[in-house]
Amino acid sequence: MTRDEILTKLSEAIVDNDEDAGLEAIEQGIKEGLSPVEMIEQGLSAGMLDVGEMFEDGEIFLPQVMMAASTMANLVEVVQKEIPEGEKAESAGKIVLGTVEGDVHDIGKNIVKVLLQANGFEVYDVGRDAPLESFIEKAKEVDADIVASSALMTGTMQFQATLEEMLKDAGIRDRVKTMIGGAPCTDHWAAKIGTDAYAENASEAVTKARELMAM
Ligand code: HCB
Repeated sequence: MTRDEILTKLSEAIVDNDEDAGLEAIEQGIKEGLSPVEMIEQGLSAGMLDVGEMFEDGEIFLPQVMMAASTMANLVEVVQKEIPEGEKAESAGKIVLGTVEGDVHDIGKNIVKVLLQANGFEVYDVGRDAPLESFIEKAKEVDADIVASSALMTGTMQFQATLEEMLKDAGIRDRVKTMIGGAPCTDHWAAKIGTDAYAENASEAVTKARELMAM
């Protein structure tokens, strides 16, 4: 099986909600030397995007999206075990990460967490539908370097802007860098609300986090 065929099989496993096929494709991927990151980003995540489009087009309904999301979470957990652990000796930085309040989407946030951890960052996950105060409290508690938020809905993106203001009000905005992500976010949105970085995907989140640490 070629690399592309394996990635297609991973993507189809999410669309078809077929965990067994996904597990088989992961095994083949490992055998063929595919990296865990490409299996997650170019295989499984691509399938989740297709699911999103099918939902938007009315081809499938919410229960099917929920089943695909659950298959996605299970398969990411399997692939995650193949990611080599980051250098434990010295932390690359402390990051508070969460999905903003009002928003339960956490698949992407969890992938970002996995890759950050694999690259040596200490991640403090405040969860999904996380009250904005919990980002602030955790950032203070652990003396965070970066506060990273995820928002998947146009209605909850606004909370990323509120978080910026709350960090200022709490007097810690000058001590932390901020990063945002999630499907509706853009560079333009990041600039508009004054965050330090926007990452389109989990690999970029690692690159941006490294850049923020070097600033
Ligand atoms: Co949901 N949902 N959903 N949903 N959902 C979306 C997001 C819509 C776009 C679908 C649509 O209508 N077209 C839509 C939002 C519309 C909008 O506001 N513009 C929507 C809606 C409306 C809803 C409900 C309101 C539906 C309802 O109940 N009627 C409800 C929300 C309830 C709530 O939050 N209060 C809902 C529920 C669900 C679930 C539960 C069925 C399920 C989520 C399960 C879970 O996450 N545990 C779900 C899903 C799966 C989706 C879609 C299909 C996929 C999202 C996903 O997982 N993508 C999504 C459609 C879409 O996005 N196109 C749809 C795959 C991941 C890997 O991508 O973008 O999340 P990602 O993350 C990337 C990237 O953005 C970046 O890295 C990640 C990895 O590469 N990144 C960061 C993410 N966070 C970052 C943070 C950083 O700091 C840096 C980078």
